[in-house]
Amino acid sequence: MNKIQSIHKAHTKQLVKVIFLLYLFLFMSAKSKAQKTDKFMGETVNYDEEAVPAYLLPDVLKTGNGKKITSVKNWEAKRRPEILSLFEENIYGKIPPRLDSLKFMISNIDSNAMNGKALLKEIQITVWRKGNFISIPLVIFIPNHRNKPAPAFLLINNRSKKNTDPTRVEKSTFWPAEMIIDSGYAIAAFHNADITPDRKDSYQQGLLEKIFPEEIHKPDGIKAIGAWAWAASGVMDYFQTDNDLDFNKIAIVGHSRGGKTALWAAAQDQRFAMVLSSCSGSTGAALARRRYGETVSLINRQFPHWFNDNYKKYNNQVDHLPVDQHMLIGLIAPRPVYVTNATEDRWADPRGSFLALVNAKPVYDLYKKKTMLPASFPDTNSPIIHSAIGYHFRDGKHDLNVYDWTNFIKFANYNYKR
Ligand code: GTR
Repeated sequence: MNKIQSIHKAHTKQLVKVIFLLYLFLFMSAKSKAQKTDKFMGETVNYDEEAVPAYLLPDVLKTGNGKKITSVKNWEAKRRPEILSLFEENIYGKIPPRLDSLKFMISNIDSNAMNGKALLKEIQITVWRKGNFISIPLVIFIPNHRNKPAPAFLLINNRSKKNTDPTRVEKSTFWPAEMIIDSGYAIAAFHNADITPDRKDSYQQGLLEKIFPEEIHKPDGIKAIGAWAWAASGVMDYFQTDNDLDFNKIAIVGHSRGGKTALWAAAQDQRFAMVLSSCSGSTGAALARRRYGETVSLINRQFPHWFNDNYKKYNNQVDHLPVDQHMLIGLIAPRPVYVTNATEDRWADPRGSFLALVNAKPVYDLYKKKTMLPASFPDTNSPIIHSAIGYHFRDGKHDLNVYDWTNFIKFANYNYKR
């Protein structure tokens, strides 16, 4: 090869390299552009922080007629009931009253479950009204190694029943019962489909048709999420009768649609001492006004059977909602609440969920509760535990897993001073 040829070859190599890098750059920027939006049900889904519109949140501490709330007394007497009824009327429906006809029956008991580590109780909660009834199976494991009633986690299981298998033939990281027992807590679960089907065409065929048919055509009546929350309170009625459990330390846990339900159940039933809400997203912990990931319009169109009919009016005007989700967190105050999100679950708007917590803080401040939320969105896998409002943004998918439960236990230990 002569000198000219080798210079030429070097140039060609250089050119190929430049072209390759240019391609890579164009490919990467096209890809990141594609990731900033998506299409779902004919709507553009926003994943671009810069495209989040300017929005003004309703002031959690200002009443409808403009009075600033500065005391726990006025919060509890005025603003809290006002916010609760706004959520009932515009989103979740008003939970029907408790019924005296609730009956509890032990269908199975085993004091030697989990190789002797736990006491297993399977309970049938039956509710009657006007000749109809539904039965809700509840499973509870209580640690045998204890000298007083055990605090408990109650999971609303919105996945397969295999996740909460009382026989422990099936084990699942969604409900790692052995690990919870080892940490000194009882663990319970009920299955949402036992209350009412999670289907838009048949969601009425459980609690609603059988027990509360008058809810079905009311614009502010409950639908599936309200029905599941009603059942969670029914479980609390049972817990009140079980001396093996510490009734003042029952935490409600839910993932995704279950996470939305857990927040709402605890907002309206103050007997829950704590809430742990995993990847709850739209109409859970995430602020609606950000319109990031799943929007009010998308959730109402895909799942018209979750929230009441009034909510649909806000599909294209979320700024007219008299509430946003920071106020739902405010309803949980002063009780500890922990919210999670995952890196591969932008649909649930992690930043919007964190901001709901930040904007609920003024209510916790009224109660002088210690909260330790950082000023900006926390790093991945940096849980905020030593606080009445906890949060983590973990690596991975939309799920409830051992990492989440590990932090739930730490958060409960901190807040219960265990
Ligand atoms: C999604 C839904 C979310 C969330 C999730 C789930 O499809 O859009 O709001 O609830 O389902 O429950 O797993």
